[in-house]
Amino acid sequence: MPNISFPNNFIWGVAASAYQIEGAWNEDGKGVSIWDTFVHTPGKIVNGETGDVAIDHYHRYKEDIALMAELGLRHYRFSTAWTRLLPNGTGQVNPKGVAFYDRLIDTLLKHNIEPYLCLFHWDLPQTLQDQGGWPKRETAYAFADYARLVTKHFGDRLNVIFTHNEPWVAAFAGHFFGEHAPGQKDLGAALRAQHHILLSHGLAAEAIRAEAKHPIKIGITLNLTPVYPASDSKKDQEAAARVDAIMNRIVLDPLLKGTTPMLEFKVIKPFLGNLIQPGDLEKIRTLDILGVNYYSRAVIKHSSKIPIVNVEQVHPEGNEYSGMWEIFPEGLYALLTRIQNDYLAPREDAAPTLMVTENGVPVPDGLDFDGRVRDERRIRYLKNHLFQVHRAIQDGVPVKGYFHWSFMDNFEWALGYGQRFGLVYVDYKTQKRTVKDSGRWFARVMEENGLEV
Ligand code: IFM
Repeated sequence: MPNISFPNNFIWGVAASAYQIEGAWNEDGKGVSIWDTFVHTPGKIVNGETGDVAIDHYHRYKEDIALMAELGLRHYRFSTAWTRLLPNGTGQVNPKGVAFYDRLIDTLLKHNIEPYLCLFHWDLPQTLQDQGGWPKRETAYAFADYARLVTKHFGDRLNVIFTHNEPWVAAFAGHFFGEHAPGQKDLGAALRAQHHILLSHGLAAEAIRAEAKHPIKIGITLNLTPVYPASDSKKDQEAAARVDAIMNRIVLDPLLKGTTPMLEFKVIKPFLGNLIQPGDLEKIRTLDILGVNYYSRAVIKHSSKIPIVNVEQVHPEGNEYSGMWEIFPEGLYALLTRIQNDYLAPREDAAPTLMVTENGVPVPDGLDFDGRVRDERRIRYLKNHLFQVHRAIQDGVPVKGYFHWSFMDNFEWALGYGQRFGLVYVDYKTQKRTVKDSGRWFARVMEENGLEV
């Protein structure tokens, strides 16, 4: 029996993204994206793995959606591959790409699963990259046209469209750290990409609202990381504040306040030039659903390791770590309450709906002798994080939903297939799907709208 219950109508769901699951990278008229290019560049991905086939969702979507329905899922956040619909990013539409997402959405609806469509989960058309990519302002306008096209074709069956997934990662992992496509290492490019991605959110929101025949809610999902100073020293505290500005406020402030911390830092100003044009910040500040993707926290000290911002991440002892991060459930509570206190509660106009749109853990699951996946670590992770979501709700934070990342194991970007996040185990050789213990457990949580902790 659950001993914590979520509010009535709490939205439970799962999430995934096109490049990580679809495969069929060059089938049926799909164009090349920056991720197709990146994975085919030697040395970029662990073991040289690619999303060429991924988990073959392009061909197996019916079976996958049937499995979602079997587990009682009612909401699914997925992304469309821009290059399946517009192989060159603009211009010629690919009818087979439109037909695929028609089939996908119709199959979801047939199973009473509400599609939460996301327009961009990092797979920029290579043609647009060749013209300058996100660091160029024109890309934001191309994105708005793509948003209009998606609304025109699929909007009749959608109540929600997310513009971007984790714009900070697209901008910084792709243009400053160089670990993601397009693999640049240039702070100026990252800042320009960041601003143009957010601008494209505002332009797309306008395009969607103009094209839609009924009200469609506009969302965005942000990777947010509560930042803690490594010590009480003033230097570490200031370092933590800088990281908070450049990781969290850089996306939250424009979207929710119409301001940007980019203008606060003398060291950053020289990179900006005339990047932020009059009217941009007003355009960006439009949002119906704020999606929070939470995985871990950052503990930060002052250091010259990351130049310009002069910070370094430290990894404190004492907590459990997953394949990728420190496990820190309290951080989710801290993040949700901070968003409420700093951004939602002070607003005079209607605050966007708040949801957790990603949360999950990579653990090295495997099939046991009897074909079962006993992923107790994931269940423990989820219990602890859902407890913190519930705690935030009890304390007045209006969290309306929770989406697990991810439904099935999939391609984890630069880390290839080594990190498994799914509620469903995928045998990458045979593509056989097996529901993990966590999948059955999560199904019960959704059904009972609560859990035992
Ligand atoms: O797999 C990613 C996803 O694409 C975006 N959010 C974080 C996940 C885990 O790293």
